Amino acid sequence: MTTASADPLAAAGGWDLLIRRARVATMVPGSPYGEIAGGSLAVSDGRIAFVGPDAELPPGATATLELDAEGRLLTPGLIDCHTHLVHAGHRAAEFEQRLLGASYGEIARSGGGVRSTVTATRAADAATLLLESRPRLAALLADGVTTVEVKSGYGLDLDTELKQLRVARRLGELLPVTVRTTFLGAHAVPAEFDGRPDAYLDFVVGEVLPAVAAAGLADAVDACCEQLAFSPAQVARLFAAAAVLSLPVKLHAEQLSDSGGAALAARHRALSADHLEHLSVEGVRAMAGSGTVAVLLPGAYLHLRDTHAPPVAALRAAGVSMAVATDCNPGTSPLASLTTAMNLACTLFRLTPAEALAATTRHAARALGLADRGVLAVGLRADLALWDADHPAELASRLGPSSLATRVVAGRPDHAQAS
Ligand code: DI6
Ligand code: FE
Repeated sequence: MTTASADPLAAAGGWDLLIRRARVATMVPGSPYGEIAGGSLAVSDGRIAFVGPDAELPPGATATLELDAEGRLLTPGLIDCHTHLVHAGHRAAEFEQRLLGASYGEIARSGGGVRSTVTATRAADAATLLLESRPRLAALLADGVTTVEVKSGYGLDLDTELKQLRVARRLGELLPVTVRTTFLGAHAVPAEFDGRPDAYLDFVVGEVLPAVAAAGLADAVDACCEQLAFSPAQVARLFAAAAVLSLPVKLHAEQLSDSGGAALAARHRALSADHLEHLSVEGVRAMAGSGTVAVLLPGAYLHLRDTHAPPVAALRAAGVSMAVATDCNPGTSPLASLTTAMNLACTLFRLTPAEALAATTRHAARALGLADRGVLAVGLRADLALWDADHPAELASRLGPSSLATRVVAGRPDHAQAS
C-alpha cells in the first residue's frame, strides 16, 4: 500500500483536511481490515493525499481543517449497491398476510407484490415521490453511506420509469451522496401486459430503454430473472440491448428458485448477480473468475422469513467477491440501515465482520463499476466515515443506533446528517 504522498501540497502543508490519531480500516486487501492503528488521512481537492501512520506524516504538515479522531475508527464511506428506495407507499398489509400464511408468490400472483407498489408509484407525482423517498436516503446517510445505487422498476411504463430515475438523480443533487441509477424496467410484468411477458419486453427493449439511455438517466441495467418475472432467454435479450447502448448489466438472480440467472449474468460479464439464495454449485462455478460480484441481501431473506441461505461458504471458497446491500424496498426489505444489513449478513449468512465491511466498501464499489472508491488509498475519492467506535468489528456487531460520528463526502465533512 502507498502511504506517502507525492502531492507537493504535502510538503507545503496545504491540505484541505487532515484527520489524525484514527484507527484506520483502509480495507485495502491483504489483511482483514487493512488496518493502521494510530493513523492519519489527508485530503486535497476531494481526493486522498496521504494515508498512513501518524509518525509518517511529513514534518510540519497542516491543513485548513484538522480533526483529532482520538482513536476513533475511520473507514471508507459505506456503499449501498442495491436499493429500490425511490417508491411510493408501503406494503405492511402484505407483511401481515404473509404472517397469516400467504406466500410472497401467492400475493404477487393475486395482484399484490411489485404491482401494488407500481400502482402507488404511478399515482404519485415527482414531488411526492421525492418527499417520500428522501427520508429513506437520509437514514442511509446517517448510517455512514456515501454512495448509493437506486433502481427504477416500480413504474413499468415509460413515464413512471423516467420519473423514478429523475427523482433518484435529484436526490443526489439535494443530499451529499453519490447516487448511481439502474434501470429495472424488467422487474415484473405489469398488469396491462398480463400473460404477455415477451410483448412487455419488446416494449422495454424497443421504447423504454432507448428513452432512458437517451436521457442519460441510467448507469446500469438490471432485470429480475425468476419464474414470477423473466426467463434467462428474455433477460439475455435485454442484456443484448444494454450492450448495444454500452450500459453495464446486473441481475436479480436465484432469489426464490434456481433459474440459472447467475450463470447468465456471469456469461454477460455483469457487474453483479444479486440475492442468490438458491444459487447452485454450477452457478457458483460459473461466477468464479467471471468478475461478477455476488450481492447478498439479508434484509429480504429476513423479512420473507426465508430459510434457504445463499451458499456463502462455496462463494468464499471459489473466490467470488461478496457485497452486501439493504435492498431497501417496500415489499421484501423495508430496511434503510446498511450496518444492520452487515449484521444480518454475519448472523444469518455467516460472513465475518471483516467480510461484511469489505462487502459494503471495496466489493460494493466493484458491484457498481466504481474504481475510484471503496478503499482508503492515495488518489482515491475522499469519501469517509468516522465512527464513535474503536474496533472495526463494532460496525457489524451493532443493531442500532448508528455509531456514525461524521461522514466526509469528496473531502467535505458533513455534520448535518439528516438534512
Ligand atoms: N426482489 C426483491 O426482493 C425486490 N425485487 C425483487 O425482484 C422486491 C420486490 C417487491 O416485492 O417490491
Ligand atoms: Fe432488489
